[in-house]
Amino acid sequence: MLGFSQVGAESEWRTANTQSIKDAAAKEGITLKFSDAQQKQENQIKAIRSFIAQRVDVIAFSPVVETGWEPVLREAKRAGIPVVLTDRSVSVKDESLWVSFLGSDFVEEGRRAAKWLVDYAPVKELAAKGEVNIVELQGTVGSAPAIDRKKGFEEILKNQPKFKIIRSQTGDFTRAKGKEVMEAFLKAEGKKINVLYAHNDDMAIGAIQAIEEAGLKPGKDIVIVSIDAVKGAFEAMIAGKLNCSVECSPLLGPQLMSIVKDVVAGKPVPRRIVTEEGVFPQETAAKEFPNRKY
Ligand code: GYE
Repeated sequence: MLGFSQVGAESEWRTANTQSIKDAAAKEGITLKFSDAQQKQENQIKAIRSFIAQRVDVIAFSPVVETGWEPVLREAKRAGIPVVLTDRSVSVKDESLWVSFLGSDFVEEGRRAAKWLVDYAPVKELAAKGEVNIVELQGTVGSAPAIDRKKGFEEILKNQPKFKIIRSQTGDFTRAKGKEVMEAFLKAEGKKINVLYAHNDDMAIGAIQAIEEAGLKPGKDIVIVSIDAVKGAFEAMIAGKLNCSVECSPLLGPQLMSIVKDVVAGKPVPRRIVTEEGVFPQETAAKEFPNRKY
């Protein structure tokens, strides 16, 4: 029996991730206790405690934020239940509190977004003439992908004096919040904004709506780069409204089940499994779209 505590259902990515986990468990004949935390750490802690009480064989979870997990993970350890981190990691001093972490390298995703941006011809032209003003929609405050995607992006831009992040705020990884915060950015900065960097596609898609409602052309007046490469992003790229999406695969179910089986069998498991991913600029979208699985 596997207990899985999911972050929530905040994005297209998350929906695909949940499906992948449920499908893979069913395929492997693993009994899955699935719990949706609605983006709240307290709900995840409750779910983990209930998995411990039910004496599941393995606990897996995608931690909404990085910190604050020691007490509950110590309880799991004391009960002898191994913990697998899926998608997002935790920041704990005692590394024996979890056995394996499966997911993307979010810092690298941030770097890839920035590298694409500085090489994008229309942006290069802007930089040759003057400054490139960027607004940033961050993911959930305190979450690993928000922290790391910001870090990777800034690491590349550090050596690019023409590129300035003029506003940066959380949009909590949702379309509704992405739209709302972009409206505020537009009100404050208006036509000054050259680029939007969104930590996920859903926030970019919400922001696209805000940009159109402000009478501007997303993808042209404002260059947009985001992360995930979900189907909705491909549709926006094909429509010319999004310029690039950096891939982050949610299809972690099969690998998670194989780790779970090995842990139960007492076999050694890798401490870290990094998902392999690409970058999809707008020009590639129409050709790639039919191959996309999420
Ligand atoms: O990018 C975002 C989701 O943790 C990688 O969470 C995941 C992120 C993903 O809500 O869309």
